[in-house]
Amino acid sequence: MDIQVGIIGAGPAGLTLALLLQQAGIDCVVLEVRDRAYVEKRVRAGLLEQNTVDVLHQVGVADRLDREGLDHTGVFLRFNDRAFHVDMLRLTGRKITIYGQQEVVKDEIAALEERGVPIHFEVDDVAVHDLDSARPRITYSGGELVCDFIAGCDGFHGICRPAFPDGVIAEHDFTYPFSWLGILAEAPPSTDELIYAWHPNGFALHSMRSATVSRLYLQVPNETDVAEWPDERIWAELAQRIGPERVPGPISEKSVLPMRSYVMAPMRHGRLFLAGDAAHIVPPTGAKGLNLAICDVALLAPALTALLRENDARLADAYSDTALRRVWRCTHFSWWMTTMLHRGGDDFDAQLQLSQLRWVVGSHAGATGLAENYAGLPIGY
Ligand code: RFL
Ligand code: PHB
Repeated sequence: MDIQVGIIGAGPAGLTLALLLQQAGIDCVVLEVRDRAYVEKRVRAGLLEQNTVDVLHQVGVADRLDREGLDHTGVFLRFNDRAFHVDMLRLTGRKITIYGQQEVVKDEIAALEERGVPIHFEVDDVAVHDLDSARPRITYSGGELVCDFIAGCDGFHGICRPAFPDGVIAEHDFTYPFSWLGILAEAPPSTDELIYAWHPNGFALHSMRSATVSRLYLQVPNETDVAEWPDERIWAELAQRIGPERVPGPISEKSVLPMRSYVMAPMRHGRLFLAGDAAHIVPPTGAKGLNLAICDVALLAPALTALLRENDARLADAYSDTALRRVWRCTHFSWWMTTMLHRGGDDFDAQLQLSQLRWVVGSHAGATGLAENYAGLPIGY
């Protein structure tokens, strides 16, 4: 089968790219290794920047988001048993929205189905070929796609990044010496804004999904087994780290997330373009992973459209450098938030963290710097 753009991966990057291309009149097909139910249930990020919400509006998949998303205009930083509010809206004119990644994915799959864009789930043995030729190919268990361009949106463990020939990419990789234990609980949030807490026992984060569901995270050592964390231990530790206000409820999901920063460059080889986690990952402390994926494809879609429609290669040639400028900004911000809030070092390190936190909440410049990055710099920054 001949197609203009073959998209590998039905995560937020691949699905949003498919919607943007369909809107521009470009033919595309999405190939996904997992089944639909798995993709729609995978619990991951929850915080959408204004940029992301704008893109979802642009592609016409924001009705439920507008109804059910929770608008947040600020964030709390907590340390030394006090919570300090950073008012993002006042400082930057921007807000954020809480809406689960799997809800975005569900809405996008439904819209693509309605608009007749094919998504093939449960495809095996996906491989890319002839990336330097005019007609690169994707082979998979169900057949072959002959494409003008291939978009590698297959996440960190996909096949597209490894398909780059040896020696053409530079990789930057950093693994943090701690992980997050994440839980989803049938418990009303005890706060109206997210709380990022520094505590001598380790970092904790209070987020949410709705008026009745809380999403909470605790810093834990790498290689932690969830079996070491029965529900009572989790609630007791959250009370210590974020304060005792929470009302415990049944925990429906528990998982351990390793923390890593990874960036590869360039994000393109020949006719293969990477977007999202396929090219870079950040620790979740800055809530940037999903938002970066959407920003990548907001750049990639017009670049591919200009190439296919007008044979104009300027945006495509600039894609990697343009995307990487923002990727590095978010990589720094995520690393900065992570190192400011997680315990691990000695007392010298703790004093530096507390000094930094006091400056962020006490200075207009400090608070604005955090707010500007957290709420999201403009696409193309
Ligand atoms: P995704 O969402 O990983 O989607 C990639 C898709 O490609 C499929 N795939 C393949 N399909 C075909 N053939 C192959 N060979 C394939 N190999 C893989 C996968 O099944 C999948 O459907 O990448 P995308 O679209 O770039 O989106 C990025 C975001 O998902 C990601 O940045 C965030 O979710 C990161 N992240 C978090 N970010 C936050 O900001 N806050 C969080 O709380 C948060 N929690 C998380 C996370 C990432 C996690 N992963 C990847 C381990 C929790 C987890 C568990
Ligand atoms: C979430 O709601 O899952 C979430 C929010 C903010 C983060 C990370 C995760 O920094």
